[in-house]
Amino acid sequence: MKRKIPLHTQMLIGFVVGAVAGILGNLFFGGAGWLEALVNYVAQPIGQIFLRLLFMLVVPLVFSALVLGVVEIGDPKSLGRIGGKTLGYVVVVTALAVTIGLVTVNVLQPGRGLPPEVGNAILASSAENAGAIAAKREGVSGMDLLLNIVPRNPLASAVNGDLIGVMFFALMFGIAAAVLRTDGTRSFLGAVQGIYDISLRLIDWIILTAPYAVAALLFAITAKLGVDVLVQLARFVGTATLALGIHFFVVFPLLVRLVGGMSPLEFFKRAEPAILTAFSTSSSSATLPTTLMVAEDRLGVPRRVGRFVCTLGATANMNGTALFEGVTVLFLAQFFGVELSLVQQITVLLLCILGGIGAAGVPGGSLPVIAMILAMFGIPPEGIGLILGVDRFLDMCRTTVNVTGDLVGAVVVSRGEPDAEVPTVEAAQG
Ligand code: DAS
Repeated sequence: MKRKIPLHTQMLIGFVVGAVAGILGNLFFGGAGWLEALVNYVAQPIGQIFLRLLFMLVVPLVFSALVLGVVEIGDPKSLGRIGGKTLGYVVVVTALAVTIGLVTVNVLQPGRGLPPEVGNAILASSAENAGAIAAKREGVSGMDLLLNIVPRNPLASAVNGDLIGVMFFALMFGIAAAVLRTDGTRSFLGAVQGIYDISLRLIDWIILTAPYAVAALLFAITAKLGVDVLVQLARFVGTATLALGIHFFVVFPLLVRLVGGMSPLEFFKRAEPAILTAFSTSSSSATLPTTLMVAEDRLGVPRRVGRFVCTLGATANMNGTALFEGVTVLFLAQFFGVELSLVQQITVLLLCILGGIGAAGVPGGSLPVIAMILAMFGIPPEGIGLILGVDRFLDMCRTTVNVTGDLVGAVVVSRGEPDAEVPTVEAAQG
């Protein structure tokens, strides 16, 4: 039986083939008419089709994932302490993760360096956004930001790609559905679950075409820009890894020690099986059985807490993914020379927090949200091709942060629970 090449490896192959072909084309035939035609009439359209397939899924995926994510957290009143503490942990720690990502990209500026005229040339040629760029480039005032969160018409938000309005509407729907328990809401939630499952299956199919899209998008970008673009890509990988590392090695130990009452070293030692599984599988869902075993058997988290926090966390508490979305959006804004004001960056922060809740715990689950956020700010989503090529390593890192964040959450939420047997420092001191 022919062994299938893993998808991430296929994407890496697509990346290398596209980049090498584009760099050679740029080196030896830069400016040739036929190369221009090849880029504009073959490579770009292939890339655009892939991006449109991702766009197509954003509204159903984000709406259903958010409604289900909120319903799973449940009505804090009925879930009492656990639901409320979990909700607080997810929002605060995800906001912290995204902030670390945004600050790191602003400080390191990994996307800078492209001559502005080249970045603008891509902006102009990016058919998807040529018109949108001017429209989005206007500054958004703080008041607009606040008002734009609440959609006047949710369908119009979906049509206009106003993701934050769609997300707000989904949150409100989810909260009401969590509080109401009627036959109508139960069948509604059944339908929403169906939309979510179908969206995941469509992502599975779409992501199968990613290797070809990566090759086409990389060829198009490197044929235009040459080898320099890979230098910036290396800087992107370094920045994303550094930001994830800060969250993993600074924020998590502080939370475990100061809030969970546990020695960080002891925590990482006991959490090792889940951390290694997450890194090797790049899937929170695939790691969930190990995460539950670690929470209950090695960290002493009560079963009712571990099951709730880790199961919910596998889909709704994705610190690594939310951080990565912020880093990616800002990197591509820098790369294409799109200036984002502080207010716009705060909008990105909000979108990534909700995106972390609304992303699916499967390979490529965060791509539709990233594509939509890029389009909202007039940043050419073709840049996703750049990111996809190095997604293998970055997905391993962000999934590890996602899963570890779920275990930190289980320890933190267990604090003060009568049946918790977490080996805290106080307990060790007797
Ligand atoms: N691979 C996803 C997960 O399982 C993370 C992501 O795609 O961002 O957590």
